[in-house]
Amino acid sequence: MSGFIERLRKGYGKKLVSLHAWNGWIVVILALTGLILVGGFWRGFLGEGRVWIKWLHILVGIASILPVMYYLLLAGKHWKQLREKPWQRFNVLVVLGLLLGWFGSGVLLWQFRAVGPGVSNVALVIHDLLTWIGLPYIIYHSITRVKWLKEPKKRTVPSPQVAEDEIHPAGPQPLYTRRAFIRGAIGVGLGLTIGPSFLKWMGDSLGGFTGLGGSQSLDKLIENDSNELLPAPEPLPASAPPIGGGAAGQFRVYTVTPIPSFTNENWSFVVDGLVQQKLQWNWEQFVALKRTVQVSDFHCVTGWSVYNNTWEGITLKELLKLAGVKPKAQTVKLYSGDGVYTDTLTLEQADMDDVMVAVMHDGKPIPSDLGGPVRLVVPKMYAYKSVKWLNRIELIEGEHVGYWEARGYANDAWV
Ligand SMILES: Nc1nc2c(c(=O)[nH]1)N[C@H]1C(S)=C(S)[C@@H](COP(=O)(O)O)O[C@H]1N2
Ligand SMILES: [Mo]
Repeated sequence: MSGFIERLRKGYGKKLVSLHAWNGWIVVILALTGLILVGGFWRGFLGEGRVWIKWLHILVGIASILPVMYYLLLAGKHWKQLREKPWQRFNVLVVLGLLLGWFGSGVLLWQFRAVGPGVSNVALVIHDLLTWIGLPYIIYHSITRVKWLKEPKKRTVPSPQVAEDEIHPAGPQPLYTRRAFIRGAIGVGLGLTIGPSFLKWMGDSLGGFTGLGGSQSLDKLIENDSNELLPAPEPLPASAPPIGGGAAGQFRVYTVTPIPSFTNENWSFVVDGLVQQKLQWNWEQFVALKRTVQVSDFHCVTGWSVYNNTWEGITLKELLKLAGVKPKAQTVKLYSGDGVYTDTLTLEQADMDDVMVAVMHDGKPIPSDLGGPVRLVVPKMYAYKSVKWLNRIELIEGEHVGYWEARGYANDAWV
C-alpha cells in the first residue's frame, strides 16, 4: 500500500493540477444537468430527454467520488504545503465538504426506493442546500482564479509588476486594489442574482419541510387559481378544518404542458370505454356527487413529500361502481385535461379504498397549479400516478404506457 502511495506521489504537482481540472469539469456537468433537472420549464420541453439527463447526472455524480478519493491519497502532502495559506486550506475543506455532501445525499436520492421517502426528503434538502451555497462559491472561486484577477504577488508565474513591487517595497499599500474591487463586485453580483432564488428556496423548501412557512406559498397558489368553476364545492365538516390538521410540506408544481385552466363551459368529466354505462358530468353535476374525506401523504420520486393532506373527493372505486366495469376490461386509463399526460392503474389497484378523484385539499378547492379542479391521488404510489386535471377515465383491454413510464419511469410505482 505505501509503495502504491509513493508511486502516486511521484509527479504530484502535475497530478494535482489535472485532478483539479477533472474535478472542475465534473462539477460543471453536474451543475448544468442538476439545474435542468430542478427547472420546471424543462419538464415538458425535454420529455424523455429529461430521464437521460437524470441518468447522466447520476452517473457523473457517482464518478465524482473518484477524483475526491484520489485527492485524499495526496492530501497529506498538499495540506502541509498549504501550511502558510489558511484561505487555501479553507477552500480545500469547503470543496471537499461540498463534494462529499453532494455525493452522499445524491446516492440516497438515487436509491430513493431503498431508503424510503423520509430519508429522501432529508437528502433532497441537503442536496439543494449544498447547491445553493456551493455553486455560487465555486463559480466565484473559478472566476477569481482567472489569472488577471489575482494579485500579482500571488501569481505562481511572476509578472513584471512583481519586480516593480520589489523595487518599491516600502511604498504605501492601497487599501483596495482594483483587482480586489473587481473580485468584490463579482461576489456582490453573484449574491444579487442567486440570492433571491436562494431565499425563496429557503422559504419554500425548508419552511415547507419543517411545516413552518409551507402554507404561505400554498396560499399564493390558491390566490393565482386560474380556474373559474361555479359553484365552489362546499367542504364537508371533516375537511374544514381539515382532520389531517393541515398539510406539512410543499408541493413543487410539476407539469409537462402549460397549466390548463377551466370554466363551466369547457370542463366535463367522463367515465367510458368498457363500462356498462358511460357516465358524463358537467361541473354543477360533478360537485353535487357525494364525497368522502381521507388523510394521506404524497410522495414524489424526486425526493420531496407532502404529509397529512386532507383530500376530499369521490373514490375511484365508487366511480367505477357507478359506471359498472365490463368483464373484458383490464386497465383503468386516466387522462389529463392538459391533453398530453396519461397514466394507468390495474383494476386491482383502482379498487384500493384510498385512490381518490379529489376535488378539495385541506378544505379548499384544488388550485389550477396543483391539478384542480379535479386531480387523482394514489397515496400508496409515487405521485406520477396522481394525474392532474383529471377529466376522463377509460376502461380498456390490455395495457397502456403512461407519460413518464414511456420516458423511463418504473411501471411499478409503489412507494
Ligand atoms: N397532468 C399532469 N399530471 C401530473 C404531472 C404532470 O406533469 N402533468 N406530474 C406528476 C408528478 S411527477 C408529480 S410529483 C405530481 C406533482 O403534483 P403537484 O404539481 O401538484 O405538486 O403530479 C403528477 N401528475
Ligand atoms: Mo413526481
